[in-house]
Amino acid sequence: MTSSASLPLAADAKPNPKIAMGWLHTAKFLTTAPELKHLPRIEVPEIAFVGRSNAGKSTCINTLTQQHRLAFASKTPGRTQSINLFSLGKQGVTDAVLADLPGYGYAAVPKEAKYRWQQVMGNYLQTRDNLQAIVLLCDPRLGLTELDEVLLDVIRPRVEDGLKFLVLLTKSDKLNKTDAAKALQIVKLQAGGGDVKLFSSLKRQGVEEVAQHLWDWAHPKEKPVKAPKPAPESQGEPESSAEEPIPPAADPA
Ligand SMILES: Nc1nc2c(ncn2[C@@H]2O[C@H](COP(=O)(O)OP(=O)(O)OP(=O)(O)O)[C@@H](O)[C@H]2O)c(=O)[nH]1
Ligand SMILES: [Mg+2]
Repeated sequence: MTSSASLPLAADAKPNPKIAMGWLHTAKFLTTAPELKHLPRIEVPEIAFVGRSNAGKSTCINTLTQQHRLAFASKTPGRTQSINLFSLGKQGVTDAVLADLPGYGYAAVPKEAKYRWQQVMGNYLQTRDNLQAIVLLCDPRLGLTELDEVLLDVIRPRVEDGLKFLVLLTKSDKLNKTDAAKALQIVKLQAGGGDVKLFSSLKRQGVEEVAQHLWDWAHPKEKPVKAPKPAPESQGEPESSAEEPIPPAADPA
């Protein structure tokens, strides 16, 4: 495990979905963990796929990584039962990890299992240090449900702190263009201005765009450093400038 590998900088400033897709294709199964405490500490960025059972999380990971059976997908809701991690990186150097999470909201799950899973997921979303981004998958025919809203509330403080966040309206192939556009508008409103995209594994809609997002999140560009201002040439008193600290107000006493 090369989890301590430093982040390579994005070599190319322009988006290049081919690079992103090639990188995603390097995905390999890393580990599976029923609880947070069983997850290895990892220092590279982690991108988690969350959402209701059967939303298409595992299928989405398989589509993005161009591997049929990397994550277990199934018609039966509740297929994914642990947190599954997949490592990404060229030449054996892991530079990011994808996490496939079990879905929520499946009615047939016994109460205790539901409760246990809510705890595990809440913990994971709130405390996983290397969590860099969340992809929330949502069936556009259902829109964001109450449980999705609860998840949004849980992650809100982290999103405010810089956690990246994207909603994918999966299985968009099941809707005609008009209904898909309507669903997109509604969920955009529900997501409070967050990024929302239509996605279909079946029709490969949005695949390259999402791949590019994942690449960008895992390879943040270095912020350009501002060149320092040249020192004034004259030896006289410098003119007052906006950058000068404002002196404290005189004591009125
Ligand atoms: N039509 C269509 N079906 C899809 C799409 N994505 C996934 N599915 C189907 O939806 C079902 C559930 O997919 P999964 O990927 O297992 O869903 P999941 O969100 O991982 O489900 P859990 O692991 O139970 O939480 C499977 O039968 C998939 O083939 C899509 O884009 N279009
Ligand atoms: Mg799954």
